[in-house]
Amino acid sequence: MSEQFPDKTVNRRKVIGGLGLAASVPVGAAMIGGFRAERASAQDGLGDEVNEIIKARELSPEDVTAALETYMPSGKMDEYLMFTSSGHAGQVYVIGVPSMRVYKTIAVYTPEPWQGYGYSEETKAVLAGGNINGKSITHGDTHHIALSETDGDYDGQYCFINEKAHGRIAVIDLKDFATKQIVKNPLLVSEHGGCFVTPNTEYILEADQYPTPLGIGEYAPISEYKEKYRGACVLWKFDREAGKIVPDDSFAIETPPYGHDLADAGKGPSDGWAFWNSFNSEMATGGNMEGNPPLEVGASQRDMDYMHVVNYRKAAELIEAGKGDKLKDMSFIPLQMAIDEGLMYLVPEPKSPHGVDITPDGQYIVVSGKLDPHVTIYSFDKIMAAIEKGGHETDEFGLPILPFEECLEAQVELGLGPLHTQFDNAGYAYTSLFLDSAVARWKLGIDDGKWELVEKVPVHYNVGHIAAAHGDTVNPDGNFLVALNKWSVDRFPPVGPLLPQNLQLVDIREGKTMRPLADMPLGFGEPHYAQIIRTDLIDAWDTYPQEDGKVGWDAIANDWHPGGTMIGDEKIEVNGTNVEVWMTVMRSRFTPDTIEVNQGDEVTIHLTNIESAKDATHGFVLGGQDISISLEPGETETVRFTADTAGVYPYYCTEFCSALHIEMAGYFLVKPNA
Ligand code: K7E
Ligand code: CUA
Repeated sequence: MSEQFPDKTVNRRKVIGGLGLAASVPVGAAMIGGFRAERASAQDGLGDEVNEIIKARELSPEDVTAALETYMPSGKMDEYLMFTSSGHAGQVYVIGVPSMRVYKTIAVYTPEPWQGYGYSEETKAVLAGGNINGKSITHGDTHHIALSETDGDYDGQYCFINEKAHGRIAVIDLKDFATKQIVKNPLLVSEHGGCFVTPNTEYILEADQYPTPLGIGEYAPISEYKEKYRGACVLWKFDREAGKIVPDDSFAIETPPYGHDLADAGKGPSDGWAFWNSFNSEMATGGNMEGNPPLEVGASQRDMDYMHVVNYRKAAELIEAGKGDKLKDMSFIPLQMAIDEGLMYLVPEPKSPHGVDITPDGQYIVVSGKLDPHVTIYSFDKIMAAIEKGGHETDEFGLPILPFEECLEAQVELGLGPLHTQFDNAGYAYTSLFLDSAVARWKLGIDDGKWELVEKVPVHYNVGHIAAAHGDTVNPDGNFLVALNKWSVDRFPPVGPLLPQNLQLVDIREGKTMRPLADMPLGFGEPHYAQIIRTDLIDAWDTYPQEDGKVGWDAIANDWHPGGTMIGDEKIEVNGTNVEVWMTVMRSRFTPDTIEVNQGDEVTIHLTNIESAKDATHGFVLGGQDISISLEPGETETVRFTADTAGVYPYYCTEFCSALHIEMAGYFLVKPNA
């Protein structure tokens, strides 16, 4: 192939020709355009070179166009950032889309030494917010990311993530991509139906996964499951100004002991309402050693479970008016009150539902039943009409059950194991099919009443959640979808029996057939849900705040740190057996660089990174004391420990910050007791 790329006006077809591809191959004009513009004119014979590579690597035309769609030249920015949970790795990952490169790990429920999370007094206090009965828990099972929203769309300010194993919620500030708060639900031992935010992030939704007697430490024998075990739908109040959840303004609504699954908050016409799925309305409790059906069999007997339709706005008004109880210090609406006040209704849903997702217009609620090949679409208006009509049957706890047929808008048969649904800007929905290992694209019948399957694309394998750009907001972007697949059995080199995940980027642009563009093996914890936000909505700090006459930002308190130290103000104060150090940190020294204490002294060191340049992070490790912290420019952190072992301990900087980084060190001497 000898065709050259003469100038920047070469058309797309010509470029395809130059690549030796069939002209019918669908190609993204923008990327091809970018390719052609800089490189082609700069290098003679590039077409030949490209074709040689294509041949040598045995690439198909699809491979080549997929590579062109996703390749990110050095220095170019991804259009989107994906925030994903990490399952029981207890962290959040930040990944570029479409390049599928990991930009950051955010430590949330587990200590992480690179960020120094869980080693300073400030970050230890964040983790301690998630203590259970005073016991420190150093792991967490993260499932659902929720980016903060304004008017129903992501605003790029905060990110929340739930923790299934212990019923906890964390707040991450996107100014510095750091975890600021963990709250422990005092009622729920485990949870799953969080985090989902209301359209202006007033509340964060959460619910139990496995019912228990409500309250940590409460006991009742499993034989009293129906009488004593309960679930709860929880509304955590978020204070956007403070960047914190306010437990005192949050509340829970008691539910029957059905296991709760995912949730979504209403928007537009359904604003003020929230929807939780449930499973195990059979109230099976297992006991397979005692001759009972195993839990999962017992929990799958009935054809229908119940969606919980909750009027949280009215519930909040009742709480505000002083109605309701307190349970374990949490404002609490007992089940009977929820029934009497019309706060909660049940709508039957096909067996073992998992995801519940509201259409961008807020009018329809899409439910996936894991054991049913359909998605079931409910109309919010019909649900309201059914409530209005009254005269309902109830479940055995007295909750009204709205007739299925009256609330139903449509059902679409998609395939096996539907789990989770996202939306685009072209009137389509996308649902993951776990058992089929596929993603289905289907048409919303909002305008014409035609709800129908359009196409399916295979993914590899075991797809759980899917995330499309702004795909659960009032304003989806379309373009890309990521299938978050579990366990990749044959795609990557062998790395032992614990298999990597495989995140697959799928092209969902309008007018094109869906196709996978890239595999991203992820050798970390299993992502469940992720959300994809436009990069231009993120306005993160380069450094911590700088102000004349002030120094040392406390990233957790979001304020100036009382231990902040200016150059020249460094000091060591000894008060009996208490030693307190005010230290500055800069390229390439710690001041002081020698600290001597007596064995058994209580030592407190406030470290201030006094630099203002954006690439001036310093680390601080002190061997033998379990201390590894990261000081970003302008930040102050405090470490505290007992110098209980005599000896000489060098401390040093862990980031390669300058030519004299190795020399950025000091000595911590512990004089033995006589
Ligand atoms: Cu489907 Cu926890 Cu949302 Cu996993 S959950 S996939
Ligand atoms: Cu500071 Cu290396």
